[in-house]
Amino acid sequence: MRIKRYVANTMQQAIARVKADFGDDAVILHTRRFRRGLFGLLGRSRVEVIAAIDPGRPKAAQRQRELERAREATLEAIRSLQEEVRSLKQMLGEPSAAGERLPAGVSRALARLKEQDLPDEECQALLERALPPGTLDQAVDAQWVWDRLAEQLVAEVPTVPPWDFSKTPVIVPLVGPTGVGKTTTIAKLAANFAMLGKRSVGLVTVDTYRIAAVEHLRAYANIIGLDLLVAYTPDELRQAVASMEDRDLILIDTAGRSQHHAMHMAELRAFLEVLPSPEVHLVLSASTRRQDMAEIVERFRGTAFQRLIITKLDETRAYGSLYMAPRLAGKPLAYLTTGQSVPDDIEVADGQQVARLILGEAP
Ligand SMILES: Nc1nc2c(ncn2[C@@H]2O[C@H](COP(=O)(O)OP(=O)(O)O)[C@@H](O)[C@H]2O)c(=O)[nH]1
Ligand SMILES: [Mg+2]
Repeated sequence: MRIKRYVANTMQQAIARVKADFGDDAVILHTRRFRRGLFGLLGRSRVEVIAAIDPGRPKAAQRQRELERAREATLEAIRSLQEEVRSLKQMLGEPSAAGERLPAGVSRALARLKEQDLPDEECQALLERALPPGTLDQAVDAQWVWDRLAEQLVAEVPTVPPWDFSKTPVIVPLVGPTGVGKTTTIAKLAANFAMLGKRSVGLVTVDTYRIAAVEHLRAYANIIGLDLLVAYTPDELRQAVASMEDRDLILIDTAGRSQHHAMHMAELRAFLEVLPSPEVHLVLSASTRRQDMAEIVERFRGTAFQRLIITKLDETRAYGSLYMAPRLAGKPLAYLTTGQSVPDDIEVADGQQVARLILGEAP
């Protein structure tokens, strides 16, 4: 034990010197305030500190470092254990909430759903709804699980049959972001209904921002042999549609955007408002990321769209959007498009097929 006496003007100064000499391990044995001078009545107040240290004990800073090193080593060990557990789990299949192992058929289905760009909690919830309680022993069978999931998807993915032509004209504006395939899809629909369905079809475009946009649709209209009217204002749209009231189907092409989103929506709504009971279709691309899709759906809510068209299925292997889009929108799927080719690459949306795309071929 080493002992030392310190005298300073203030307690802080004294302690600082103790620390400088002995470090944090110093023990304060005694402190005292006193005045120098005649009988202690005059002169400045001083502080006396008696401090001691046991040189056999390691200094606090060093001990701290050792503790930290030990802690790091423990954390590292925990991390590698966690890693090991994770890879073991992967080998054995995911544990369920109850901590049991998932049957092979279920873990396979879960892996497939996750590949489809569906949110994790959505995948699990879907499986839970698809597999009734107490069916764990059947769930080793991948085929059985696949069938249950397919049934569940068909039940949960709303689709609508093609338009009802008992009351005509059926007026169908397509809205959606730029480049998703609105114009191409209109050409496909027009060609199919006019040439194969023997319906009388009229085309109107209000997408007049770019000359090329009008020319794009006009080229298709010419090939199919249909009239195309161009409407620059809501009033012109009203007239255009009125002039085609003898048609079965009037397809209306719109612009994806203008400079300002708010302005675009207001303009779009102004056009849609002149139409007598339009069947507005929101067009979304299957390759749109999930978060973006949710945002687009909200952005176009103001158009009061009633149905969805999902395009570019040929451009992705993750079909989660076919499940998520109708859920996010609360609207059914009407058509799916599968390539650039007019008029071939379009299909009526079908729940069975959506399930097949999401789940892959039956095992
Ligand atoms: N791969 C693929 N491309 C498509 C599909 N539908 C449209 N496209 C292409 O997407 C691009 C934009 O299409 P367009 O109809 O002009 O989109 P709009 O801006 O919404 O009118 C064009 O190159 C189209 O050929 C589809 O289903 N699959
Ligand atoms: Mg277009």
